[in-house]
Amino acid sequence: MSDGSSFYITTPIFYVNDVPHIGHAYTEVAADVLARWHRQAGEDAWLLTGTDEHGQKILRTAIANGVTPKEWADRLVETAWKPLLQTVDIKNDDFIRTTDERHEVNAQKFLQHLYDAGHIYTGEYEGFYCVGCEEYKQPSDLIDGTGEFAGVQVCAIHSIPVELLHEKNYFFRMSTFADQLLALYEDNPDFVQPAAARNEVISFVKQGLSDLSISRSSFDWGIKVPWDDTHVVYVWFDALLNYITAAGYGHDDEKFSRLWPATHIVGKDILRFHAVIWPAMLLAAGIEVPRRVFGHGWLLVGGEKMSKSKLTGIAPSQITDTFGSDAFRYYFMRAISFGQDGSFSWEDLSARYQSELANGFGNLASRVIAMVVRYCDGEIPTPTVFSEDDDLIRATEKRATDAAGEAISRLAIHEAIAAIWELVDELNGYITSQEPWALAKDPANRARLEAVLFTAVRGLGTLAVLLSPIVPQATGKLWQALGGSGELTDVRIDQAWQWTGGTHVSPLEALFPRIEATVG
Ligand code: ME8
Repeated sequence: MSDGSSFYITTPIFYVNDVPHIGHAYTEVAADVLARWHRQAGEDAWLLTGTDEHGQKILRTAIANGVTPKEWADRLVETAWKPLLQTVDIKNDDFIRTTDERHEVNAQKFLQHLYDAGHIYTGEYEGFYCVGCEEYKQPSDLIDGTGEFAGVQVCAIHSIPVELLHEKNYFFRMSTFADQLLALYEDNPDFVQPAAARNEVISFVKQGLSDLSISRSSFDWGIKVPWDDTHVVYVWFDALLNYITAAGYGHDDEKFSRLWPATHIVGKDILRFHAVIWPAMLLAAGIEVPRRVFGHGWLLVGGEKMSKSKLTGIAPSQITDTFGSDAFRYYFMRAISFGQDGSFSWEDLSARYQSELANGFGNLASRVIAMVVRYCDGEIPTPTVFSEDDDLIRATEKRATDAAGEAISRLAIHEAIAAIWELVDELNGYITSQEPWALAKDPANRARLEAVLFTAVRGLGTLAVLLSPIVPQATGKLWQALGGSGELTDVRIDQAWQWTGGTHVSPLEALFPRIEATVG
């Protein structure tokens, strides 16, 4: 089906009941870094993000605010969710809303196809439903409530009481796909990542799967079931389909075969939906399963999963207003091993900003460029003789290029940055030990001074190319100052160390200015 030529990557589509916090921005940035990287490696990369707008959670929020659910969704999308993409500098190729006609119509086609093929039947269900999760819960998913909910069972994720629902619904025969799913995890060990998440999914499926209730008749904010308009489609069944409806399923076959299958980046809270329900739906429809599903960890604040409902939510702009979007992107990608939980603290953010971005990278760039201006009138020297130390820097440039690319292919974004940072650290050490300011004092050392400055400029250019997906603003400025040819984002990242261009440098403003105010 797929010709395998593209890199199609997705974020979850987010609920519009509330505004985004840094957990949502974290997922956006991770997916964007991967998309930018693959785009810069010359691949046909495609980043999809969007919003999940149906279901009880949105309906109740809209009612509480005295507007229709569509009005509410429109307001939140325009004032909060789309602006988030600017706030953290996301270069998405598409933005899908589940209220888009292209989604609703083609989701219905998918459903009708499953119905015609005998994968759907009418049944009854009684269970505990969490509106926060939009999911029926098993007794093992519940914990004892505290505070105002003391004495009742609450959802372990949202800490709110569950509701006992009894419904006559349409069901998807998910249970029949357990063996095929287990074979998929077995044959394709990278399908669910990281490894701990994969093991959890396997043991969940090994316990046996129930069929899935996929419609609701007690409210009408959703996509109508095509053969029975007294029911709307269960919000998760509807939402998961965004990944294919946005890619052309049902209306643009060429696009669909170009893009599909996708790499899904999600938080571990919703891994099962993506690693179990979603591939089962696709298997039933005879569509290829995703390329992989990566469940990243949670951002913790004060030791707890950060969330709006628990009042630990931090708006992304609280960080970017002070530190800028590059620092946001760098910090979360660098400080947290992608796939693990990570604690956010203002102290850690400020410390890394100062030591790694401002002192480590920013100062290196300013100093090297200032020396080329001062000692060579801005002209980048063209030496012919190099020392062993110079060759070592070149070797690190190549090593960083290869190691970072390899780490990205495993979605290990933090390891890629660590590999690139070896070059930052080595270049700083190189400048310190070569002392170009001392060489400049004696004209007899001219050739050596030129070799050192040339080597440093080359190293900086390699850094600009490699760091471009992570800190696009700062590297764009650096690229300009180095006189690199063309757009930085067009320079092949998999050959970063071989970048060309640059006869003259131009002055560079501080890439990461000192932050004066106390934050927090
Ligand atoms: O679940 N740390 O949407 P949602 C890290 N609409 N990431 C976090 C986070 C935290 N503390 N909090 C949220 C939904 N996230 C469904 C998805 S997809 C077909 C439908 C991120 O608005 C993380 O990516 O509740 C998590 O999976 C997602 O936000 C949940 O967003």
